[in-house]
Amino acid sequence: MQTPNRRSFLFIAAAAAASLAGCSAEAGVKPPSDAAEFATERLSQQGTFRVSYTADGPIPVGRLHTWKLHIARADGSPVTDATVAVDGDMPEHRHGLPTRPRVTRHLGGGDYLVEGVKFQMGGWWVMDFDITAGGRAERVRFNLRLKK
Ligand SMILES: [Cu+2]
Repeated sequence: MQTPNRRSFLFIAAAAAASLAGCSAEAGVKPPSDAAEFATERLSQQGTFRVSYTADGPIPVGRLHTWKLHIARADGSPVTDATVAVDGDMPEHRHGLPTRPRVTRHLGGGDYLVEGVKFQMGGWWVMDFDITAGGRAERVRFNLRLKK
């Protein structure tokens, strides 16, 4: 059994190692090996929403940009009245986004403007969209691999 002192020592040691490395990898967390996990169109957890995203060209590193999210039901009909929460992080590095992107506009036809997206480094990122519409609340997760 670990004493609190030993646990806090380990925590401090890990934090020191992480800051030395700048952004250290967490053991055991690996990006998905299945290329389909990196698709730009995915179903939400329970399969209710079919969601895709586009950006203006290749997704940049270190620059604010916008995404356009398209939300449909599984049959392809657009969802025009969704509430969307956005979050993202680098699971290997245990840090999140440097900004708080959010949906700022409903563009109609199931399209939503996401402003304030910025990735501060290359590597494996996940973007989670929590979508609420028609009495359903489900998350869709996109995996991205950005060039450094
Ligand atoms: Cu990182």
